[in-house]
Amino acid sequence: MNNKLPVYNMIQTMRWYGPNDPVSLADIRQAGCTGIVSALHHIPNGEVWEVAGIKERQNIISKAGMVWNVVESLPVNESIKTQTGNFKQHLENYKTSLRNLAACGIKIVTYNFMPVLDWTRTDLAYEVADGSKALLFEKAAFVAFDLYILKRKGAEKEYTNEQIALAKKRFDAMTDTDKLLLQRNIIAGLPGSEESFTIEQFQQALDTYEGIDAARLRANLIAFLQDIIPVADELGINMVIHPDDPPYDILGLPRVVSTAADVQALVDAVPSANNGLCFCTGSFGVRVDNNLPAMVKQFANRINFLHLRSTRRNELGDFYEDNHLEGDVDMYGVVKEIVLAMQSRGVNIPMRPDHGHQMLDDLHKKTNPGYSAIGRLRGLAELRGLEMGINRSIL
Ligand code: DNO
Repeated sequence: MNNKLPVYNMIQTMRWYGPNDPVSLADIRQAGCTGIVSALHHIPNGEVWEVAGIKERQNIISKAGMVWNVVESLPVNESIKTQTGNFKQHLENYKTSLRNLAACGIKIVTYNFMPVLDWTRTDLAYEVADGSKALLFEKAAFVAFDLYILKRKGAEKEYTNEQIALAKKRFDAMTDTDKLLLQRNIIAGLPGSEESFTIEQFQQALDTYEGIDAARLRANLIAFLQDIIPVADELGINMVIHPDDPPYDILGLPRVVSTAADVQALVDAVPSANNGLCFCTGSFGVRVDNNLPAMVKQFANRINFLHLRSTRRNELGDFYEDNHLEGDVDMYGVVKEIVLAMQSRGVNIPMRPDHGHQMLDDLHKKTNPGYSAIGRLRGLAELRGLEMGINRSIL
């Protein structure tokens, strides 16, 4: 038997929302993590993260025996995505926050460029066969929200007759409470989204994207990178972009980080190694045309943070979050490519088990959707085992 231990491994981390997170740092440490992924969520989107605030968070984490090694997210203000209003000031603030993070030794910064909404689901407590609860994106409910709650102008043109019929049927069967809950799930902000809207505010936010198509959004993203990446180069910071979740346009808004071609366009425009990727298997994995192991291979030199989870989709466009080693994601193929990339680059890449089912004791607790302790612990344990198995068999 080959007992040689690999030199490079995924750094095990979990996301921690800060002192108000119902999951404690001690819990995360006991799960086997050495690192923490966190953000200063209390600072309004667009304002500078000062050194004192960063240090304070860092100290809490180091007192618990771990390191704050990844920021998720340093949010990109909407004005930067649309290039309107005071976006230049926001860019300056962003750079100042990066300088402050670098001064504290934090060198991996996650962000996304999804217009208006961050990740989106329709049901946060979808019961799967074993009684645990998962996050679900149900197309008919989503279309029902768009057509009959938001009542977005021209929305029906974006759906097939069959999708509209299913949405109508779905909507007619909803109680008022169901409708409110659906609305809340979609626009009131999932954990980490940094934004929360009422219907009126939401429509206003959508209106700010009038005239912004995918080409324009991509150009704005590239302009952001051209401005920010030289600063990241100077500071030694890896910027990692999180893909769109779900990985396609929604509610008439363009999304430009959904496929390998999308990522390649960003890399071609700004080749610096610090223009990196947060490889989120759950986001990319929703598309049948994304070959995940091939994408890890293609972007092996720029993947500097990993979100590992799996989804299971159906032909209607619904998907739910499956157990980490089940569902449509070829987790073995992905982790194998990651292991190979780490050995050839000579780096340890931080990984967090992304989301997890609400299960066991957590079913009786108030938890952040997707971020309960036990479901993520299960995911982490399975992924750790998978990595070890791969290491032992191929190194
Ligand atoms: C959801 C998360 C996202 C992610 C941001 C990164 O669970 O993966 O909210 O943090 O898109 O900017």
